[in-house]
Amino acid sequence: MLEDAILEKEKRPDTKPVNELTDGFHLLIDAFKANGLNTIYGVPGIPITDFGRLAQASGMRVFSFRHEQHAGNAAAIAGYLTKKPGLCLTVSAPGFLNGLTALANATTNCFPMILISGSSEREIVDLQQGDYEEMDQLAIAKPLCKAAFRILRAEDIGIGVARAIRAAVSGRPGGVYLDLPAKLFGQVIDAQEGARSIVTIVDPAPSQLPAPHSVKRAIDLLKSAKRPLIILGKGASYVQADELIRSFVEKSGIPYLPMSMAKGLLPDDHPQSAGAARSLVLKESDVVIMVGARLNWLLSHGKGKSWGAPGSKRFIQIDIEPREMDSNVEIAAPLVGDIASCISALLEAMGGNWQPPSSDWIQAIAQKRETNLARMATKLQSNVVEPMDFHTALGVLKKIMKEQPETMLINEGANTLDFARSIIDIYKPRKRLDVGTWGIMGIGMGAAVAAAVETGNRVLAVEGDSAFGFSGMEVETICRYNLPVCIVVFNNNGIYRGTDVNPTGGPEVAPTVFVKDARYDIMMQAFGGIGVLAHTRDDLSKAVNEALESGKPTLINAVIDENAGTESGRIGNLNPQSIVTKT
Ligand code: ADP
Ligand code: TZD
Ligand code: MG
Repeated sequence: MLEDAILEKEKRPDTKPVNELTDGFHLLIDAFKANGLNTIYGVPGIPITDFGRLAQASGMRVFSFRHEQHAGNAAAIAGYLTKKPGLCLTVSAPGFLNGLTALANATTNCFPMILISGSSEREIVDLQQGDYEEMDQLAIAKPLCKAAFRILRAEDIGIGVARAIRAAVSGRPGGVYLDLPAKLFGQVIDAQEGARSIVTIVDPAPSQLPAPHSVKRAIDLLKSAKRPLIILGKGASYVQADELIRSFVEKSGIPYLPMSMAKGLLPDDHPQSAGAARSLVLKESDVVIMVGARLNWLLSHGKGKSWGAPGSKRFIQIDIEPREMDSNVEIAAPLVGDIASCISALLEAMGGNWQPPSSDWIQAIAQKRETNLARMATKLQSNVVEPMDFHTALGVLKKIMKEQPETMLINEGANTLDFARSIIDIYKPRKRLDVGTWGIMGIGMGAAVAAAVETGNRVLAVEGDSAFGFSGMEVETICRYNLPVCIVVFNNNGIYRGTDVNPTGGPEVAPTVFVKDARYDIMMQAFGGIGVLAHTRDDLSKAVNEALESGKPTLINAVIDENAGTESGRIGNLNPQSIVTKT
């Protein structure tokens, strides 16, 4: 198109000298690159096929997926790992909708990403005249993301992209939708004017300092505590202020509890970790300081039996989003600002003679931790050989993660998730990626691709057999790009367990049951990857070690006792059950 325009001008020698021209395609690429966004995850098609090609030709990394949801999940995880919005590129209507789940999930989890979808012509969409893949995408995206923008003119691409990036990463990070009608890509403008229109964002996520009186209030409350507790959430791991957070925890001497994706922010074997004494610290603590974690369902909304006697708790909460305060319970000392600034301010206010918590509190926790760890160790050493149960298989992976702590761990499933979260220790920040705030299935392969691409590290994806199925076709993507991903499918023949039966005796199996003894490993072989069937601890250990050593795409089908799991893993209490049909 650009070439055509130039030829057209050259055919008219009597007009003034030809200026260099540019078009929407190139301006978009220039705008992303000017802001350090060099990777796109997506699925090609009308009207964005050429955009992907030109982006690749310009030196951007372009990863094509088999389904937009997984490209979107990859973009979201890229955002979480890099603090720059991950880009997901889709076609209009159905491609856009496929990507939307990932956009909504990213927003829910506070991960910065931009879903960029081509769209059909506004004139036709707005009159509902039935264009190819017609849909009012902007209107549909709006309630599911932080911000949604449409760019109609090539000269607005620079500013449009800048707005999208800033919206995604500033304040509470989240998903942004960018609507690009087909006509925009081919619009031609003067190249110099185009270059001037590109915006390189200054300070995309500015520091937000907490008010000094808020800091004083928080410190006074912390000083009054007898049994203080720190809760670290994935907001704290996202910010990459690892040393600062570690100094705060260590200087304060306060025990801490990591939420699942904050595991490893401090190593799980840190002496102040209360991970193995979770119930005790939630119940008994009197002042809790939340750092980038929300009091949502994952923390029983900050109330109820698990939090001890009513009124026994006062909260300090560090969050960049003011409206997070008092979302579930009263926050006695809100500390609104970015985590790095808030933690720095607290460290300074603590001064030189900070008193750590009483030894009674520390010892009570240590005792509980030792008892629980010893109980776990016994289970991990069980003599179960075949079929493996969750503990047997996870004991193997626990050891490997300890030996190779740079490995990126992906985790989804129900029992496979819950057991892995408590059994596998994480030693480095941002090494554990999981189902997040929604407990969503399907993040696995998208997260695995992004983890490999963004970090260059080995990836170990620990997947329930149901969980794996949501994104399983992306094993082709993993093989195609030859990514160092080792997938372990915990194959217990179904959702939670493989033993349900159809009570009518009819021909259909129970709704939670899959094909018995399915061979997920052979699926991997179909695309040139390595597929291994593992029946025992030794099979599993050997296969995972080989995969991490070679870096070759590998899927290990770990055969797990189909009786071993429990209903809904550890959140069975959220599962309404019929008293009529329950036997
Ligand atoms: P978890 O699931 O680990 O408990 P959540 O996703 O519930 O974590 O909470 C993360 C919190 O971190 C969100 O409330 C978000 O606003 C907050 N957050 C994200 N980035 C920052 C930042 N830079 N400074 C302060 N808070 C942040
Ligand atoms: N769909 C989506 C998108 N997210 C969900 N969380 C679910 C459905 C419901 N669900 C769970 O919450 S866990 C799970 C489903 C379908 C699968 C559990 O089976 P699994 O794990 O094989 O992955 P275990 O080890 O057998 O328990
Ligand atoms: Mg299963």
